[in-house]
Amino acid sequence: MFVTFEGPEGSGKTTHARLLSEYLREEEYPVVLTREPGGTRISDKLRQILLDPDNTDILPRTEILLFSASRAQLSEAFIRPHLEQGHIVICDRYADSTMAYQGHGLGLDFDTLRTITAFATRGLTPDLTLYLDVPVETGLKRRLGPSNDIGAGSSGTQLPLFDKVDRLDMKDLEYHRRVQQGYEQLRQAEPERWHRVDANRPLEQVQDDVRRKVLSVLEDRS
Ligand code: Z5A
Repeated sequence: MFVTFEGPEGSGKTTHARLLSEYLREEEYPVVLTREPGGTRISDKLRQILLDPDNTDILPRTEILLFSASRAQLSEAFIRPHLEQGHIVICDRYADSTMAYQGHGLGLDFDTLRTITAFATRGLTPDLTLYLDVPVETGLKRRLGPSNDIGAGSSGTQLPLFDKVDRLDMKDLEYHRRVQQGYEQLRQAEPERWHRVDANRPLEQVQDDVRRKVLSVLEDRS
């Protein structure tokens, strides 16, 4: 089974992907955990380019091709082989991030994005996508730390340039809101694959929902 986590920054994807994989491993399921962009030696190099705060001159077309190159390497060299060996593959972000960020966020053409994504993944899509839903401001605050004012400007971001802020975090709040609305549309278009989790709650409650959903899908499939 191929499970992905999606959602805005700071929604808890990395935390819950790790907790879920640890839980499933304890329950003796064969499970591997990976992430996007990254997850292989080549993909990690592309991740460095994509998130480097100095690379403010990356053009949207370059950005989509770099994300897709990272995904092509990850899906072919890691995800597909593990699925074929019977593993549960958990991935922190996947192709839906491209539709949300480069499609809804940056306004790139959706048909083109779908074509590039289908080429990069050879059509490999998740069986289950867990959507961790939090208000954009809450997620950014979590990511930046509680003491930071994330500002309210629609352009000319007020996000402070801390070490943990990457190039993509620095885009303005309106962009992040478009991304979130995009996620909502993606979820509504494929309700059988997507499962929304209210991530604006204590960590344990969120993880309980995540586990319950995954176990019920595993049960249905067995
Ligand atoms: N991107 C793209 O544009 N196109 C694509 O195709 C792909 C990606 C694949 C990846 O950056 C960037 O690439 C991302 C989308 C873009 N950026 N933007 N903009 P990344 O991998 O570095 O970051 P991220 O994926 O956005 O993850 P994140 O910001 O690290 O957030 P997260 O993984 O969702 O959350 P977390 O790290 O698990 O938790 C953040 C903090 O909140 C942490 O201190 C937790 O302990 C805390 N937390 C988590 N849950 C809770 C709850 N429930 N309550 C309180 N605190 C919590």
